[in-house]
Amino acid sequence: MTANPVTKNSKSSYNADSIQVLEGLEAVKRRPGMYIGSTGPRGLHHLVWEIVDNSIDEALAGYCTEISITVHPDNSVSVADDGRGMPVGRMEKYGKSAAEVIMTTLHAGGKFDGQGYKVSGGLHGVGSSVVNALSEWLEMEIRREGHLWTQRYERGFPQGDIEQARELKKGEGTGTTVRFMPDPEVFTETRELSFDTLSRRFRESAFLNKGLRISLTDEREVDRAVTYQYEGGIRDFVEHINESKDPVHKTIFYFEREDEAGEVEVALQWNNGFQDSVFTFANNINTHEGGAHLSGFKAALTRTVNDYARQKGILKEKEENLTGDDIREGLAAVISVKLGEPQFEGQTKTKLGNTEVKGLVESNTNRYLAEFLEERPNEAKAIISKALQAARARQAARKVRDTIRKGYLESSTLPGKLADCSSKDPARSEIYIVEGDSAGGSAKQGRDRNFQAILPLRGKILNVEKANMNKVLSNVEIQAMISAIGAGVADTFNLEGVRYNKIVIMTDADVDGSHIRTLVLTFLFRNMPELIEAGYVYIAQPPLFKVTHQRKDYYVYNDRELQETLTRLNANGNASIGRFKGLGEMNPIQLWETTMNPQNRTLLQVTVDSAATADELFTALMGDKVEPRKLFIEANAREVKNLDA
Ligand code: 0RA
Repeated sequence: MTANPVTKNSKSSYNADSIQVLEGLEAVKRRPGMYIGSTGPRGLHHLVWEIVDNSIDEALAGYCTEISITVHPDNSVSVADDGRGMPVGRMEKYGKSAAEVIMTTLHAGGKFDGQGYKVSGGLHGVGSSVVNALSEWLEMEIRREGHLWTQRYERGFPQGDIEQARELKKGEGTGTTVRFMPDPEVFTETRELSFDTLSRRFRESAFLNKGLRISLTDEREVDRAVTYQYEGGIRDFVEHINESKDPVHKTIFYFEREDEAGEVEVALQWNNGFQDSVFTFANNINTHEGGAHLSGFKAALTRTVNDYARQKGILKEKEENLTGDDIREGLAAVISVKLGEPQFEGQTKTKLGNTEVKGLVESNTNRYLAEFLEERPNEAKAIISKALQAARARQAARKVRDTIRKGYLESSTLPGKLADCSSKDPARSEIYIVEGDSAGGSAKQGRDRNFQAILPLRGKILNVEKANMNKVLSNVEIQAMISAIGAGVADTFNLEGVRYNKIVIMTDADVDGSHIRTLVLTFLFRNMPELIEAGYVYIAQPPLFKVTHQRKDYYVYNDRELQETLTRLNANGNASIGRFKGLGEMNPIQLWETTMNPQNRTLLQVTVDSAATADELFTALMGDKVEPRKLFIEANAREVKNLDA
C-alpha cells in the first residue's frame, strides 16, 4: 500500500471498484440477517461487537492498550481506541483512502493489504463496512500522522472525502473513534442496547486480553459505567468462574506458550461442584463447539492426572483409570489460543479446525500440569480425591440410570401426570410444564388437546446445581420431565427423540414462580442443552392484571401496559383492576385466551448467547453461596426475567 495522504480536495473517482463496493453494501442492506444474524436485539449488539473487535485486533497486534465504549442518550454508540489509527493513505486501486475502503468494502477487515495482523478473529473480519451499511449515520475520527481526520457516512455512503479536520495537539496520541447510529429502518423492534449484555462481553474480552483496559459508559443513565482490566488474564477469568464456588485447592494452574503453531494459554482450578466449566477460545472467539484445542486439552488432562495417580500409588495396579468425565467434574478451565489463520468449522462456525493446535495444547498441558502436580503434592491429592469421588458417584448413577432405562424412561410408558396431546408430530406439538396441580388442572381444561400437552410439576423440583447425577435422576419430577420430553438425558440425550418442538415453562408471575422457572431451566441447561440450542424452550407469559371496563375484560402483562390501558380506555377510575396472584386463579378459558392460545399469547424463547455467561448465571442463581446470588439477581434483574441476552 502506498500512503499518499488524501487532501481535502481530491475527488474519489467513481470506477468499477466503487460500483462493486456499492453492490456489496446493498447486499448487506437487503439481507442484514445474513451478515449479523438477526435484526433483533442480538443483531443490534452484533454491530457493537464488530466495531469493538477491530479495536481488539489492534490490541492483539500490540498497538492498543485502551478501548472506551460509550452508549449515548440517542442510542448511538462510540468506540474509541488508542491504536495506530486506521490508515488514511490513498489506495490507488480504489481511488480513496484506506480507511474509506475499510468502511465500505465487504471483508476488508484487519487483514487487508498484507498490512494486517498476525492474529485476527476471522469470523468478525467482515466488520466495519457491515456496521456502516446498517447505520443511519456513522462518523469516524482518526488521530494519525499529526492530524485529526474525519469522515461521515449515511447508510454506508460517504458524505464527502476524508478530511484533515485539524492538527493534533501535543499528547493526543494516535487512535480511532467510530460512532454509529443503528438504522431504525433495519432494527425496527428495538434499538435499546443492554448495558448488562455489553458489559459481560467486554469483561470476557478483558479477561482474554491480559492488561487491555476496556471501559463502558452508558450515558442514558447516570453513573452507569464500568472498567475492566485484568493483569492476570484468564487466571482472573478462572478465579471469576469459581467466585461463587468453593475451590478444592488453592493455586490456579496457569501457563502460556508460543511456537510455530501459535500461542496457547491455559488456566484452571477445580471446585467442589459437579459441573465442568471448560471454556475455549480461538483468537478471542468463543469456540462453543470445541475443536482441536479442546481435544488436546482433554487428552492431556486425562493422561497427566492418571499418570500422576498411578505413579504415586493412589490408583492401584488393578484399578481402572479415571475417566475424562471423572477428572473434569468441578473443573473450571479456560483455554485460549491465538493463531495466524484460525479455521472455524461446525454448524455455528465455532469449532476450531486447525489440527496442528491439538499438539500445541496437548504437549504443553502435559508438561506444565505434570510439573504443577509434582510441585504441589497437597493440591494434587485434593484434585485426585475429587476425581475418585466423581468416579464412585458416576458408577452409582449408572446403576440408577440403567434401572430407570429398563423401567419407564425408554419404554413407551408416559408419566401418569402427563395429559398428552393427540398429535404425534413433534413439529406441531407443545408441552406446557406447569407449576402446581391447580394451575395444571386449569391448563388441562383450557388447552387445545390436539397439539398441547400438560405436565404439572408438584412444588419445587430438585436444584440440580446442588446434587450429583445419581440424585438428579432419582427425582420423580425430573424423571417425569425426561420421559415426557422423550429424548433421554445427559449423555444419552438425542434431539431426534424429542416429542414436542415447543417446551413451554409456565409458572406464576411471582418470586416462587420465577424460582421454579429457574430450577427447570437449570435442569434443561445442564442436562439437555441441545434443546435450548435448538430453540425449543420457551417461557409463557401469563397476564398480571385484568382490567374490567364497561363489561369488557382486558388482560395486561405489566405495570406499564396497565397505565397505557387505563389511559386508552379513558377509564377515569371507572375500571376495576384485578391482580392475578397465580395461574391457579385463572379459569381455564382465561388461561387459554391469555397465555396458551397461539393467536394471542406471547412466548419468550430461551436463548443462550455465551456459554460462559449462562454457566455463571446458573451458578450464581442456584449455587450454594448466598451472597453472590443476591448480587447477581439485583444486577441482572431485567435480563434474568427474559433470559434472553
Ligand atoms: C489496517 C491497518 C492498520 C491499522 C488498522 C487497520 C486499524 C483499524 C482499526 C479499526 C479500529 N481501530 C483500528 N485501528 C487500526 C495498520 C496501519 C499502520 O501500519 O500503521
